[in-house]
Amino acid sequence: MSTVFDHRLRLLHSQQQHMLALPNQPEELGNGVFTRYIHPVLTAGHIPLTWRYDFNPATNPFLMERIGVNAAFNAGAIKWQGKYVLVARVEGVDRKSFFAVAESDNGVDNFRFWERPITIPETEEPDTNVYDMRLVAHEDGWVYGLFCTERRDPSAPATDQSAALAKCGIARTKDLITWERLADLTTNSAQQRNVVLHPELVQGQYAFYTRPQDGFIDAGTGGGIGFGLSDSIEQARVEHEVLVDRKQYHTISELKNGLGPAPLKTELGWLHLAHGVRNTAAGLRYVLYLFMTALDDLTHIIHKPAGYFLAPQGDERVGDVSNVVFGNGWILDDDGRVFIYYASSDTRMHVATSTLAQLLDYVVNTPEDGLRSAASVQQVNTLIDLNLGVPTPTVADRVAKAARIK
Ligand code: M1P
Repeated sequence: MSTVFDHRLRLLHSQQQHMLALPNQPEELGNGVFTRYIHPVLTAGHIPLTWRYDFNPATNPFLMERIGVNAAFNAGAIKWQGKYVLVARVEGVDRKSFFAVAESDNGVDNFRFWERPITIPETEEPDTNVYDMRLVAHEDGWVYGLFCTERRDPSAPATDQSAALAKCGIARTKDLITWERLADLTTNSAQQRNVVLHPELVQGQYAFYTRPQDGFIDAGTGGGIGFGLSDSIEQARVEHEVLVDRKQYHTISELKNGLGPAPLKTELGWLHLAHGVRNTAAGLRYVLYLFMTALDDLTHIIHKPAGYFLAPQGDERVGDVSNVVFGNGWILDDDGRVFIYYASSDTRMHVATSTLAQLLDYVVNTPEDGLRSAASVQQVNTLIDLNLGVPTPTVADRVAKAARIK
């Protein structure tokens, strides 16, 4: 065995072992809504060395990386047999993404990939690229993975090698190892990305959150997060999409938005995590936001705090696609803790922890977007009054005052 080989072998193993065993610490203070953690939970460096190196000194004397991995991000999440499990988007240096399962005992550190990546069967129309899986433990007993399948736009001229078509791919499993591929979702929209399956049947049908879009990047007339029903999951077809959360001028979702993971059912309503996108001089900025829909009407938003819930911060701001946070996985534990898994800048995965009580307080009590600067000032003044002890008139006060005026 050559010296170079030996030396590199030792370093590769020790560095990866060190990183995998690194304890993660919560950041101090935070904003009271959630707690960030100091280290990312998954990076390209977490990818098993056996996926990347030929460890035979005869065929790889320099112990060079044979298959490079660029990033591990945009992971779906599920609590599975007592473990915190992420299905990450692993992106090779060849730009192709695939899915791989990583698990941790505590949800905040020590994530380790399973032995092999997931093999997702293809349909008769092979996927060029698959990414951003949303995992749903559905009431029908299956675990579904909905993801984006991207193929070259067949109508594009040969001179255009970037025009693509995005659709929602659907696969299901009982063990996260063997996956059955179903037909891609069809809708009346030109393209679909960020499609999520609702965990319960609605009127006996499968319910989908969609994101209709005109172009591959441009939502265009697509307008926002949609919702629709399908009789079948094997041949899923949403004929009619209702817009639940529209993109809106001068908000964090001015350009487009999309649902993150499947919503959490709470006593107050369905709690949603989504991303909003706006354009800036420095390019697109992706942030996360929360909203809640009614238990008896999944298309009706009953609470929507103004602005973002979580935005890229510090090192998170820089990566392959900078100024992006993207969240398509969260886990609600039995004790009420919520693990929010989010990716930064299309590069790595992080966790933020909170509790259902905190998230409900946030979503119910944070003022909604007044859509004007003057409304924002009014909200601040109301809070200042509260803190200065200026009594806020109750309904009874107002009635009594009205009676006195008469
Ligand atoms: O690059 C940021 C994100 O862009 C897309 O999201 P959206 O469809 O909302 O624009 C996706 O490609 C996503 O994977 C990526 O993180």
